[in-house]
Amino acid sequence: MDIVHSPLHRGHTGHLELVAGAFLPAFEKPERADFVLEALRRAGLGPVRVPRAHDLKIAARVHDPAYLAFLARAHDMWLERGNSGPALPFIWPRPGLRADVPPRDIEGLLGHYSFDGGAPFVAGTWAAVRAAQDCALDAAAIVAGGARAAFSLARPPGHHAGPAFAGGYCYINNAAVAAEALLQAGAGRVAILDVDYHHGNGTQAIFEARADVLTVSIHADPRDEFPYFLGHADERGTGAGEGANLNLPLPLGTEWPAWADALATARGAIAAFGAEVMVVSLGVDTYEGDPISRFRLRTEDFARMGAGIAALGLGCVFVMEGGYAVVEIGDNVLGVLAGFEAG
Ligand code: Q9C
Ligand code: ZN
Repeated sequence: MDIVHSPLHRGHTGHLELVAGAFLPAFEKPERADFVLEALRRAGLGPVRVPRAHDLKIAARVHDPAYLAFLARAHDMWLERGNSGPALPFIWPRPGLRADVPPRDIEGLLGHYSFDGGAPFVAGTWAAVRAAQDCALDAAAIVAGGARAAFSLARPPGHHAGPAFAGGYCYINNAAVAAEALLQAGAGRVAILDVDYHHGNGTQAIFEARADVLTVSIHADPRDEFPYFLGHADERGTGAGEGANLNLPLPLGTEWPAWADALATARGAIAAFGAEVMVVSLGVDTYEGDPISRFRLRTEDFARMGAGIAALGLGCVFVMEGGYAVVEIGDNVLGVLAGFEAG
C-alpha cells in the first residue's frame, strides 16, 4: 500500500514532558517515525510519497478556526513574550473558573486551548502538524480514488486533539481530518476505529453529536489510564450522533484474546452502522514492551489485528497515532499493515 510521509515531522523535537515529577525528553520523538519507515521500506510494503501541501479547509470542519490560528501562532507568541524553550501550559479553566473569556497572553491561551501539559510547542511544531494533516489528506485521497488502503506515516499524532484543544501529544486530529476528507469525496458514512492503547477522546469529542461518522475506540479503562476523564462504556454519542460512538474499555494487562473479542464487537458495530469506508487510528502502544502503557499484545498479534480489520472488507485509511517502544514500533506497525494486506 502507498505510504505518505513528510520529513517535516523532524522539526517537532527537543520537547519535554513531565514524568513522575521530572521534565524528561518526550516519549513522542522523531525516532518513532524513522523506525516505522525503515521497517516498511525493508519489507517493501509500498511506495513512500511526500504529501502535497493542503490548506486548512477540511481541518476547519473538525476544528474551531480560532484554535487552528492559535496553533499556527503559539510558538511565535511564546518567543515574543521573552520565553525560550518549549511552550507548555500550566493553568486550565476547570469548572469554577471562567472559560468564556479567551485570554490574550500566550500563557493563558495555552491553557485555554489544551486539556493537559502533553502538547508542547517548539519552533518546528506547526510545520510538523501541518505536514501530518497533509499526509492524512493524501492518504484519504488515495483511498477515495479506489485503493484498498493507504498509510499516513506522520507525527505528531492526533486522536487526543478535539474541536478546540490540544493534549496527549496531539494538535490537529489527523484521523478526523481523513474522515472528513472521505465524506467530502463522496462517502455517506465513515467509521473511525481507534486501536491506540489510549482512548481517542478528541475524535469522540469532534464527532459525538454527528450521525455521519461512527467512532469506535478500544482502549485501557479510563478509570486506570490517561485520558482518565472520557472513554467510558456508557458514552454512546449525543443528539443526532446518539448511537454513533462506541467505547470498548479493557482492563490493564489485557492480552490478545480479550483484545480480539473487543475487535469482533467493533466489527459488528461498524458493519451495522453501514460504513462505506474506514479510518484506523493506528497506535501500537498496546504492545507488551511499551514504556508508558499496560496492555500485553505481542509483536505477532499485530498481524492478527490487521487481518481482523481487513475482514470488514472496507477501504481503509491508516493514520499513525501512538507507540513508544521505539525499537519494536516498526515491526508492530508493519504487522498490522501487512496483516491487513494478507487478510
Ligand atoms: N508524562 C498517544 O498515544 N501520558 N498519546 C502522560 C505523563 C500521556 C499518549 C504521562 C499519554 C499520551 C497519542
Ligand atoms: Zn496512545
